[in-house]
Amino acid sequence: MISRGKARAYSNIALIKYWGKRDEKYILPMNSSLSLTVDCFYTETEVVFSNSYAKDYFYLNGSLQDESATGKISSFLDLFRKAADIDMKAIVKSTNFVPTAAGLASSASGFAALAAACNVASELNVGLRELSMYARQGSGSAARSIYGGFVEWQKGTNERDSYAVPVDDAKWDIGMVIVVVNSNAKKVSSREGMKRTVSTSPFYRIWSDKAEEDVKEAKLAIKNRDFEKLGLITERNGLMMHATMLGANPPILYWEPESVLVMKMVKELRDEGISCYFTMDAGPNVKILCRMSESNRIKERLMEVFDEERIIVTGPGPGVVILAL
Ligand code: 2P0
Repeated sequence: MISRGKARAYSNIALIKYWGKRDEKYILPMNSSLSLTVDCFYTETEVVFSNSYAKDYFYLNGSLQDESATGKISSFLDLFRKAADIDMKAIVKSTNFVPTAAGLASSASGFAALAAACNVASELNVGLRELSMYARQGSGSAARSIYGGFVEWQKGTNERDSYAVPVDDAKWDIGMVIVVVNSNAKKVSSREGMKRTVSTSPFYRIWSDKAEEDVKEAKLAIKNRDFEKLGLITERNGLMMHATMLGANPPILYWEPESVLVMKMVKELRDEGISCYFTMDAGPNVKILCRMSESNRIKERLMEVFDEERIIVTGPGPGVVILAL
């Protein structure tokens, strides 16, 4: 017996951040978060279940992965195997489509695409809300990549009601400019970084309450098409997340000098009348929320400092797409 599924999912950038779990096993977040799904980066994944395979195999960008990477995929496949009551092993083939030299990896698009492909291959065929809960258990931010445009991941009260919901398609001149800052800095993984912040940063409790409020305010700004307000909340929330990390022990600093340079350039552009706002995640790259119609002006300015290949302009992306085999 053999059963297949294939899907594509796009990456997302959080405007109001997820940074900390209240439950590690089910990946339940401390606070709700809000993101923009982007169309510049996506993952395509094919899952084939067959009773002729002796174990699971995982290929990423054409290369067979080691036991550690495959183990993470196997644990995720187990969720679907258990729910669909199937006993077959699988071959998973996943490809990341990333702009040249981007150095952007994403577990969000990866686990969202894997969840959607498993949903078809296992014939479980759950709806999008439940699919978001499956994706969440691979990687928290993947819960949001199930939908396109602006998406809220509601923190919920337990493992059955923490899922993402679509907020708005973002088709009102919304764009993003991503500056890929080169870095040789030693990385702390998001998983380790958020764990350390929750357990050691005295700022943490203030953060999660404020982020919950920020989600509400951001949703209101989106509803009112108030771009400036959305941008200001985004910028403040991102900085506050990084402030909680600075309070961790040992402290976590993802920024590079060039990250700060971009932040200052964003402020200058704003002073010149271009409405744009920065945010950063668990790395040195800076993402600039802007009007799509002004993205080229922003790019031109950044090109005075950065090579063109390090500047990626993206629009809102769609939700998961089931692909023909
Ligand atoms: C976010 N980040 O909201 C935040 C902002 C990074 C900074 O979600 O442990 O890969 O797999 O649930 O989703 C990155 O963390 O972490 C992330 P896990 P994930 O986008």
